[in-house]
Amino acid sequence: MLNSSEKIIPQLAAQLLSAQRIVVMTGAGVSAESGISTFRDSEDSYWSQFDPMTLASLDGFSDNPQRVWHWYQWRRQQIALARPNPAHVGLAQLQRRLPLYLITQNVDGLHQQAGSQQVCELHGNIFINQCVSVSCNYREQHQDNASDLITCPQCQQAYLRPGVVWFGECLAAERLEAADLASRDCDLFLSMGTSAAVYPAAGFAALAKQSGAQIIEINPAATPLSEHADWVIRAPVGSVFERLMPLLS
Ligand code: BV8
Repeated sequence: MLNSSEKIIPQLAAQLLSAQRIVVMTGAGVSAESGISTFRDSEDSYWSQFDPMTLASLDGFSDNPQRVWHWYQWRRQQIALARPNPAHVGLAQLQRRLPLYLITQNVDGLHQQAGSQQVCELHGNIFINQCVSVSCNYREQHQDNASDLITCPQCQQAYLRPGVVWFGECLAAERLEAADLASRDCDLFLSMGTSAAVYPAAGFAALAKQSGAQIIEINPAATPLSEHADWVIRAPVGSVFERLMPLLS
């Protein structure tokens, strides 16, 4: 039984086909149907169980690198078992056919696994390691999910850390700029699977709206963006794409 908002999925299809420049912003909810925990929306979300400042901040790593490293190793193992769901697969197919730019806050790489290209990973990627020393530029593709803390092989001075953006850290300038330009230039902005709580990522929908774009939110729950969206589809994004994609083929 479709709820009232799911009945607008045909209009979503029409909007996608008529848009000139589409931006999609995804969050942890897009990977929820792949079995990966979200951060804030349920009692088994990460931040309901763990303190973000001890696990997702440079201070937290400096205080206890072992604890942070092992938490990320545990997340890497959870993600390694996950497979792209219909939302990841559908977005990759849409990217091949429509003028669609994909921005994600997710660090799990599932968009790329599903075949998406040019993914703007605002918060980095959990399968990249980088030296925690700001004076060392060492980066590598993470190899061993079972490994203990690793000393940087280049500078031999500091530990490696996950290549993600922690709280209080600036996002990579080139990714910020790309997301900013795309958001200002689009005529359709889809926000899906995000609580719209974390900045500057949560600010791109407002940029798009100021530039005249239609805003569509796909999320089973309300967010601070909902009242500013032109349309809201209150449903899990994987099931929305299962209905949407046949309308676009
Ligand atoms: C920064 C690490 C400069 C990676 C994360 C104003 C401007 C700039 C900064 C700030 C500002 N105000 C406050 C700040 C500071 C802070 C911030 O935004 N704090 C918030 C909490 C208030 N921002 C920063 O620190 C950023 N840095 O701006 O630097 C600076 C520095 C200092 C001071 C000022 C400025 C860095 C932000 C990145 C932090 N890194 N994690 C990792 O380990 O993964 S945060 C974490 O939140 C993840 O990165 C995640 O991607 C991000 C957003 O969360 P969501 O993806 O939205 O996930 P969430 O669980 O919240 O929501 C899931 C949603 O999905 C829910 O709504 C749910 O209903 C829905 N859902 C569930 N199932 C489904 C579904 N939807 C659809 N289908 C389903 N099936």
